[in-house]
Amino acid sequence: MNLSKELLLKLIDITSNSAIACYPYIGKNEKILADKAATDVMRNSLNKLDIKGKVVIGEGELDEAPMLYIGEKLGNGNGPELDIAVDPVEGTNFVAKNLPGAMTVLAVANKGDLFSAPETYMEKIAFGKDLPNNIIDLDNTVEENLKNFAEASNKYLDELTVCILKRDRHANIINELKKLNVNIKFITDGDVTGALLVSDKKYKVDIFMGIGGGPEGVIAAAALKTMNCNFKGRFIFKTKDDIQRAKKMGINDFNKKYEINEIIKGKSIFCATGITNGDLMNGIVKKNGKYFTETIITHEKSFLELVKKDVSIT
Ligand code: VTB
Repeated sequence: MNLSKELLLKLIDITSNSAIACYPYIGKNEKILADKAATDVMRNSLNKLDIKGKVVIGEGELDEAPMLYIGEKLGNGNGPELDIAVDPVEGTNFVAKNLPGAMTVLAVANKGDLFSAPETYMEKIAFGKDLPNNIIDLDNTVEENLKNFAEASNKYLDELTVCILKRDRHANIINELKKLNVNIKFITDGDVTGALLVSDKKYKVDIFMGIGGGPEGVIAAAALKTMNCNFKGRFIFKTKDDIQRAKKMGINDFNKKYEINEIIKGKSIFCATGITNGDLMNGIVKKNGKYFTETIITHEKSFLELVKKDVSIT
């Protein structure tokens, strides 16, 4: 097993330090500088690890420095071959405006186990554990999915809450949800967090649905799988260029509905540190010459942990 506890602890350091690198940019309306600061720390730290890593989910598909691009090799080459998904700042708008929900995210799996996704949109549905996977289908109507979910979870429709990105493209879904009298939790960005809210009853979200970034979908799936939750996705390839890029990544069926086990094949680690306060964890606090960070880690079944760290300011 390549995904050792030692690696896990190193990843916590990496997302923590990448988040700290963003601290000076919180509320400064500097999306690009914040992203660059987190990305530089993430790249430099990953390159020091004893791994033979490759970015399969990144920012861009070519060498578009300063972004960690898909195909970029990471690590010192002396260790296990790993697939890495990076999202140095999930919620750049949140950092820029000092709004809740920004975080630094990494997901890691053994080579070949993490789906390499192009930067296109993805239709997504996530829901919690202990429910049959087949109650929800991306081709069902919203009503069918919600009614199936209500029946399987023994709840009334007006007791359900659906989380969805507030976007014009979701107008039809939102109308359906209103007609069904389902509660809606809107998010403005950050649909990795949105999807993860189905993982625990304390977040009071039953289903996450809608169209968001494909890479964010794969990253959310990495976390949801370790927590035994359900995730279904279908990439949306609109333009010829989208299709070309997908083909280059080995995708031939452009309408395929992906199950979580196809997106994440084996075991994975998901590691995210809060930059600003969010539903999943608190953001960075600077106090008495130290930064205090909170990181969420999911690793194998039943391992979900909130790790608090303090890092001296040097
Ligand atoms: C979501 C969200 C991201 O992009 O995936 C969203 O999780 C989708 O794109 O935080 P649009 O903004 O174009 O709708 C982000 O907001 C930014 O990557």
